[in-house]
Amino acid sequence: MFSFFKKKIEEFVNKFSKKVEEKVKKIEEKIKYIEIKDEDIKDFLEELEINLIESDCNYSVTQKIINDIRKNLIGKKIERKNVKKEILKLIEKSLEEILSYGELKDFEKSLEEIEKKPILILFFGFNGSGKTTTIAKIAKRLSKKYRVLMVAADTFRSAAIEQLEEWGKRLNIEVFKKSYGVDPAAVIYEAKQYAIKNNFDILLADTAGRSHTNKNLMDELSKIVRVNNPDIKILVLDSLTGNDIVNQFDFFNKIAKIDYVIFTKIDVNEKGGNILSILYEFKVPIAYLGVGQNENDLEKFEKEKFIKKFLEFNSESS
Ligand SMILES: Nc1nc2c(ncn2[C@@H]2O[C@H](COP(=O)(O)OP(=O)(O)O)[C@@H](O)[C@H]2O)c(=O)[nH]1
Ligand SMILES: [Mg+2]
Repeated sequence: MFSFFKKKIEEFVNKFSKKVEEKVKKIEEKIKYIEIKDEDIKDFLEELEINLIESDCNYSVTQKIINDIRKNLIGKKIERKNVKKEILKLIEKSLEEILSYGELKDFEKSLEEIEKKPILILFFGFNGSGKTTTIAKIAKRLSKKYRVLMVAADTFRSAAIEQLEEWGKRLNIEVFKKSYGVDPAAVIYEAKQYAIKNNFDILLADTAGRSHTNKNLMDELSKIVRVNNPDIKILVLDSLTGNDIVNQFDFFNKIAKIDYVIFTKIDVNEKGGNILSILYEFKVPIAYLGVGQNENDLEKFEKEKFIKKFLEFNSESS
């Protein structure tokens, strides 16, 4: 009895509750997801921009990171609870792209690939950037595998030769030297002859600190390169240098085409943005990072490690 009516009622109730469910689902989705609009991230991006600049990132690399995030975030539907994670992922991706230039060429592997001996490696950079200390660290590391000769071609600054000799004694690595005032191009030239005669595999040539504003010293560098045609040219940069670092690189690169860069004093640097600037502007591989004043304080550059450190600094300062 009345079964027809009962069925109709049932059908109606089912239909109605399904509709309600669908409506609830739609509302839930609206609450759960957010479609990112320009105005949602404007403040955040402005803050991030200031953060990057304060971390020593130059204008171009800052804009690249900001644009990467904007491009990938606007119009995207993201679960609300994942917004922070998504943004961090985008920053990471952007950093990874920039930092991958630092890993373009492995320094120690490229040594293995050079067949001629001895290999001449020339180091140059500003005064106090860490050239001499870094050469000693590298000499120690490479001497496990090669016969290494350090060349005291900083004949300009007083005590520069003695500083290298002291490292030589401490690490038991031979140093080739002449007296102060001798043309560094000639010192390196003679060191090469000496290395050939005495079967050295690698020459690490230390040079005087120079600034790109000093024409005489830059001409001298140009002559060193012309006369000796180094197999590898390495610019040593103090990572504590501010935004001028891009200029420094640019000037040196025009005189002696840079194959690798080394950033020193990473142990006392909390920022790291200028490393991003150099890599983004010049796409140059990093041979090593200097992480202290002792002979073992030398590390290979690893982008993952850097990203982790960089994001830590950025979130701390925000
Ligand atoms: N904390 C720290 N100090 C460094 C590092 N590399 C070099 N130094 C210091 O920086 C100063 C200048 O180094 P030096 O090798 O003489 O620089 P150069 O003038 O370029 O040859 C010295 O006191 C070094 O001990 C590094 O990676 N970390
Ligand atoms: Mg020196």
